[in-house]
Amino acid sequence: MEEMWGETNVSVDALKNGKAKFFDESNFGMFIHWGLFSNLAGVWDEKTYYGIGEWIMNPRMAGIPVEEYKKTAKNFNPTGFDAKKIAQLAKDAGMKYIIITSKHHEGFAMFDSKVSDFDIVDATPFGRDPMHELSDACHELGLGFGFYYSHNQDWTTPGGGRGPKLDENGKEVDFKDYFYNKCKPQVKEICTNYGAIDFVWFDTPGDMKKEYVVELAAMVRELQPKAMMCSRVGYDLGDYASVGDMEVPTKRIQGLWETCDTNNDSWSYAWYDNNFKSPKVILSRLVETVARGGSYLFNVGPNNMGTVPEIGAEFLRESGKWLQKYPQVIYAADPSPWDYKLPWGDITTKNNSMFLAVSEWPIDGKLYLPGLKTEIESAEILNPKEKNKHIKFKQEKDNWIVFDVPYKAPEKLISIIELKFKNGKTVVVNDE
Ligand code: H79
Repeated sequence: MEEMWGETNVSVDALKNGKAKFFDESNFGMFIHWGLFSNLAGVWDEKTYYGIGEWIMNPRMAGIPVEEYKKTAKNFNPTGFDAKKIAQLAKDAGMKYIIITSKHHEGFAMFDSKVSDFDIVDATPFGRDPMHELSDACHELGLGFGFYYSHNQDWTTPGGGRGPKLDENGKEVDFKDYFYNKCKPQVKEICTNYGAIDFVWFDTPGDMKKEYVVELAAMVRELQPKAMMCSRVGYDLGDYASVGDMEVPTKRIQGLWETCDTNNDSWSYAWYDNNFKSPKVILSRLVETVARGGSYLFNVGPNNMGTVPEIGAEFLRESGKWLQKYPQVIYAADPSPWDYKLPWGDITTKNNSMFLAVSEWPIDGKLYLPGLKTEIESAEILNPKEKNKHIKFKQEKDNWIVFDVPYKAPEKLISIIELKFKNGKTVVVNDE
């Protein structure tokens, strides 16, 4: 899962025409994986399959036959789904937008599709269009909104990537049939029926032919000129690069990019998966991503009832409280002048400021900053409740700076020291 999904050449264009501004400045969004697999919750035929829950029907997991899998839609009735509550959670967590699975590899549309009956309105007792409810809730709260759509893989549709090779009549079908009868028309639906959307997030292009990807991307551009597409559409047609699943890169990446991560181990809800990332881990990974120049798309998996597991939700609200205290460290923040993270934490910058985000507070009252040539004007520990606390520092040989800091960490999660410079440009000696 460590693959890079291609560099994109168009990110500069997207920035220039203003479309990328929202994405570039937000730096933190909510990803949601929700589908029929959420109802199975990692279990098939009374057996638990550990791994990523949305893959349960795949032969490498439970290997559920297509017809059997499709039948499970009858038991999917997520009456606890409350779009406003989920949007509010994203808002409380300090996230700026939501991207949700409108159709994952399982081929099931979580929106009202006229193109296929294998959708949440036609095939389940639920009968509502949760995507409408969620896009409305996002607009109400001023959050951005976008769709994930698995354009290549479709495991239940004849002709779809890794899908059946024969249709209902036993006739051989190929990708072209799936593309023109389902993929493209459904992408048209999600790009037409939900107002202006901010993202169209395609995944796993695999061996999809270029002509199809080009045609699909062109349609999205036409219908949703302001939507940002990630590089997983394929063939460098995205507006920004998406790095590997759950990967926080260790080295600086230039250009617009994002990493998608999940709040436990699976993307979709699985009953056994309680390995929730703590607020400190969430914030550290967020800071690291921003410090390397990227945006952090952080996933939650609503369950069979459509609700987000409470432990994960609570951890997100905790992180959100920290972000409310220190918004300047993340939103519209620029990367660290160092290419890599430092032993005690990481760094973001903005205008004439540098924010040292210290997650491992030193035990000896000394914090070190390696290889900074620029003269520091001031250093203070940020404390939004009281006056910020000025701290002393000394420039040592080889451009090492030593800060005299209190023995006790000022913050439970991540403490912030703000350095100010006369001129925003800092000169750093990266470790050669
Ligand atoms: O939507 C999420 C994943 O389902 C999707 N991308 C993210 C955003 C994804 N598609 N493909 N992959 C991830 C690669 C997955 C490979 C594996 Fe497996 C799935 C490794 C473990 C589970 C297949 C099944 C290989 C081993 C078991």
